[in-house]
Order: sequence, then structure tokens, then C-alpha cells
Amino acid sequence: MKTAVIGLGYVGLPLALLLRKKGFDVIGIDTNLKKNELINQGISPIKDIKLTEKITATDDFEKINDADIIVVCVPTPIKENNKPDFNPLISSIGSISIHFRENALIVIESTVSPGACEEIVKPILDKKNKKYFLAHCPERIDPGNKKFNVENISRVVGGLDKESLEKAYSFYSSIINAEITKLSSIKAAEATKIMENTFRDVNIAFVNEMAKSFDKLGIDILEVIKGASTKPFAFLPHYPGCGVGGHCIFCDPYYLIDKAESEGFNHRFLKLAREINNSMPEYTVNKLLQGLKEINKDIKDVKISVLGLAYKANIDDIRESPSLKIIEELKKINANFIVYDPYLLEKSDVKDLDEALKRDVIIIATNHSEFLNIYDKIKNIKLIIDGRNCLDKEKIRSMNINYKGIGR
Ligand code: SAJ
Repeated sequence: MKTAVIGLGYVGLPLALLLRKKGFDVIGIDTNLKKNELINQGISPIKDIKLTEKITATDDFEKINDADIIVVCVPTPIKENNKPDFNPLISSIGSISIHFRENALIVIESTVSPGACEEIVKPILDKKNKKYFLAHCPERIDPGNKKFNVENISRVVGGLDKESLEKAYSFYSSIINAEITKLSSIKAAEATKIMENTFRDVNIAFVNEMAKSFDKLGIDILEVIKGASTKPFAFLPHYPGCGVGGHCIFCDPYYLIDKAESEGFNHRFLKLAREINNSMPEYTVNKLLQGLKEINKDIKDVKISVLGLAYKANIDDIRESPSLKIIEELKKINANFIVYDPYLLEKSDVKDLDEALKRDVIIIATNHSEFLNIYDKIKNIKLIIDGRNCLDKEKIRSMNINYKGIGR
């Protein structure tokens, strides 16, 4: 079978590699020429994805004209006003519609709002009066996850019609060693992914609000989450922090909020959860100001180091990272700070952790493994703001360093 993967990022590149590994003929399509050049040279454009197979990457959509299966893995971000940005999807479907082969199966993996495949994708494809099959199989990649990868993560699939569903089901069953669940409609598949990620966003917002409350009550939220986790059922731990970044959890809820609004329903709870999570970077900087007051220092008296730019541990992805919002807040109060991230040295002000720790105050914004054992390098530090609650509070306090976590 000949396949084409549209969009060679965190989702599309692992899928293209898997298809090659399974013996499919694969053409990778991406509009980013630099990325294509790297891939064609056998160099991975994404640090935590190894190029295990030879992939051909091009920006020429004509190359999909003999593909039996076309999988769309383009970004579905949000705009400044938190509205869905369907442009990458619309432009890729527009190009596909010109070149796709009669009877091709087109699968959308990008996260979209319920109804988008029928209301946005289908009309574009219909314009060309060529027969096609359309399905939605939402991606479930967890960047940086060493245990779960594209080959072993179970999936759901929905089809525009029975035949589309069956074709997509047998395709994914042939490449993935995990359960593939057929849903009754393409809309159910779209809604499944949105529910998964919205579930995560509201649960993170829940613990973030609890952290703010426990800060007032003098309770260590990590200990309480650990305590609650001893309940063998009906509790699923999430962890407070300096914010929610990334290209999934941060924006997927807005796709549902927007769609529901257009149908007359107001998602008050989902909006509140987004508000709470979006408030955490500022909350973290407020903890800094509280900590400075406790050590009788003013913001202008101290040199600060922000450790971590990536939106989550041990990857180099900076999209919607809370670190960026912390940096904005620090600029607003004219703080004297530098940033350091071992996965993003090109965006760092210093080249290694030792340099980054020659400061008075550190703010942990990302819990990269490299930051977890800094105890023998912090004796001159006066204040630590642990935005990911990843350090040993008691150990730091025993070194006469003021420690403030999020909810501890
Ligand atoms: N975060 C918290 N507290 C938590 C968990 C995460 O503050 O308890 C923050 C992280 O620091 C990060 C953001 O939320 O800034 C998102 O973290 P994430 O672990 O959800 O990572 P993502 O955005 O890469 O989410 C992906 C998603 N995968 C897909 O959308 C296919 C998500 O569905 C997964 O649940 C998630 O990975 C995962 O479980 O790691």
C-alpha cells in the first residue's frame, strides 16, 4: 500500500517511521523546507524522535497522487483570542483535494472540534467530485514518553460512513499493536479526543486551585495527593505547577468551548479551568515576591535564574510554555533574570547549569531531570521557587534556603 503523511511533527514523523517499519511505501509531506531537508539527510528535526527508517520528505503535494491512504497530522492550534485556528488543516485539505487519488482513504489525526470533519474537511474534498473515504483517528502521542509510543497506544476510529470506518479500522489494526475501537460516527471520534484532553485540563485546574488554597492553609499538597492516591479506586492524581503548556491540553478545550458556544451551550466549567491554569505563571511570580519579602530583599536586589523553558520535562518543545509567561511577568516587574534550559541552549542565556546557579534566586519552571539533584550547587542561593514541586523542600530548608513550592 502507498501512504502519505501530511505534517511531519511530533505526530506525523513517528507515524511515517512506523509505516516504513511495517513495509508501507511512505511519502512525507511538510511545508517546512528546512525540516524536509534534515529528514532527507537522515537527521531528525525533533530531538526525542530518532530517525529509525529512511523517509522521503517533500512539500510537493503532487507526490500523494498515487497514495491509497493519506493521513493528516497537521497542527490545530488556537489564535490569540483562543478561537480554533483551522488554517493549517484547511490549507492541507485544499492541497490534498487537488491531488488525491480516486477512492483514497483520508484520515484526520489532528485534534479537531466535534463536527469539523463533516463541516470543514468534507466540503473541501467534495468540490473535486472524486470518490474518497474519510475517517478520524485522533492522535494520542505523548511527547517524550518512553513507554507509550505510536505503535503501542490504543486508538479510537470513526468514519464518515461504514466503508470509511472499516478501511480505517483495518489500516490502524495492521500497524498498531494495541486495541483499535470503532465508534459509531466520525463526530464521536472527534469528541473522544477532546474529552480525553479536557479531562486532563480540568483535573490539573482542580489541583492548581487546591494548591492555592493549601498555600493559605499551610498544607503540603504533594503529601495530600500522595495520601489521596492510597485510595485504591476513584482517585487519579494530577499535580499543581506553574502552568499548563503544550499544544494539546492547553488548546484542545477551546475547540469544544467554541463549538458548543456556536450551538448555544456555554462551557462555564471548562472556561474556569482554563482561567485557573492560565493564572499559574503569575501565581508563581507572586510566590517569588512573597519569598523575597520573607528574606527582606527587593526584586531589584537579586539576580534570578529561570530554570526550564520547555512546557514539560525532558523535551525541547516550548509551545505555550508557562516559562514564557513567567518571563513576561518578570519583565513587568523589571526583574534581573537569566534563563537556562539544557534542551534549548540556543534560547538560554548561559550554557550550563553551574553558570545558571550562580544567582541569588532560582525559579524551577520545568522539571527537567538535570534540575533534580542540584543540592550541592545551591549553597549560595537565597530563595528557590519550585514551580514544579520537584525538589526536596525539607532538604533545602535545612540548608537555610527559603523554599516556596506551588501548594507547599
Ligand atoms: N501538567 C501539570 N500537572 C499535571 C500534568 C501536566 O501541570 O498533573 C502540565 C505540564 O507541565 C504541561 C501541561 O500540563 O505544561 C501538559 O502536560 P501533559 O503531560 O498533558 O503533556 P502534553 O501536552 O504533551 O499532553 C500529551 C497529550 N497527548 C495527546 O494529546 C495525544 C495528553 O493527551 C496526554 O494525556 C499527555 O501527553 C500525557 O499523559 O502525558
